Amino acid sequence: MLDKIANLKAEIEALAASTPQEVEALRIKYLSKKGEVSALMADFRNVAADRKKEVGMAINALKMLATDKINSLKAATEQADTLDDTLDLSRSASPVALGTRHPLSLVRDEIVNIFSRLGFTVAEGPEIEDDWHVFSSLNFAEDHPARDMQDTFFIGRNPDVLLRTHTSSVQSRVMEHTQPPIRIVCPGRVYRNEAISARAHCFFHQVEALYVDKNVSFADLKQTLLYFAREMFGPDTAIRLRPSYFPFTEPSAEMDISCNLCGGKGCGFCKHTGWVEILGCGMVDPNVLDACGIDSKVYSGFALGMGIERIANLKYRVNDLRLFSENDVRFLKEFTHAH
Ligand code: 2NM
Repeated sequence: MLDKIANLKAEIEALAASTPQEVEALRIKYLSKKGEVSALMADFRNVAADRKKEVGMAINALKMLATDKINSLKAATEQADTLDDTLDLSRSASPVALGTRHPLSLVRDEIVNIFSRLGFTVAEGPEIEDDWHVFSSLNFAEDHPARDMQDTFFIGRNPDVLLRTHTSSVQSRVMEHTQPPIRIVCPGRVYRNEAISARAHCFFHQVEALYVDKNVSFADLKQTLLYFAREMFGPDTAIRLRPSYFPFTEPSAEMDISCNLCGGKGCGFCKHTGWVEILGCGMVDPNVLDACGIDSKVYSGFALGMGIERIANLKYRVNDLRLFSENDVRFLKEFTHAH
């Protein structure tokens, strides 16, 4: 019996394995219920009483040896399984592929930055609005065509829940809870029910600005516009104002800048006029001030609004509006160095 134990001890000490599967086979061979060590336990019954202590200790030692050996083989082969010696841990990390800023974000931030240098602060509001803030408070008549289903997206059957068609609703909200001086710039997405094409989309982006205080005049508006145009399009840019109509301003105007493609000489882009239209503006109608809780006998204000897509088209010569919302990475990548 002791010889048998000694032979098994030598055998187990010499065990080797290179995969976890081989180790498992060895475990079964030596340590399972029908394994070699269990067989010794079974033989133990036949050992003479005066030798039981000695033989019992030898069997226990053998069992511990086998358990240790197989556990260490198991650990070694499992580690070898996950170690890839083709991996070069001293290599430098590969550079992270950075995304690019969206052209509309770039242009929005540029516009907002120009106005913030004049003391305007950013105000934002909800895209899902009510009739009062989008239309009624802004002097849109009950039967104004902009309210029509064809222009405005209504949500569900409630005619008082709609998507804003301009960010003027934010200005209406600010005027309701703030007394002048008010000097805000409102960037954001607006929605209009239009068929999607290269020139129109069912949503686009606006920046509007509002200044309300005592003695705000059309001259203040004009100087602000000239500053904006020169900061945005270069110091040689000229502006001109044409009379126009908006429900919320009186008088109203549209602003053109000298065509920055041909320098005002006339080209295809400006339809040979030398001028391109970029924004609408005017003196806030006293009805709007009063509707929003600001005394129009004490205060006056100017407002202006522009489409970010239009400015971006001018700056980056994007000829299809749809590119701005498709997120084609090839298009977006073109703005990597535009920051
Ligand atoms: C424009 C053109 C003219 C405008 C008016 C207002 C408000 F809320 F003060 F009445 N906000 N923005 C305005 C005026 C917007 O966009 C073409």
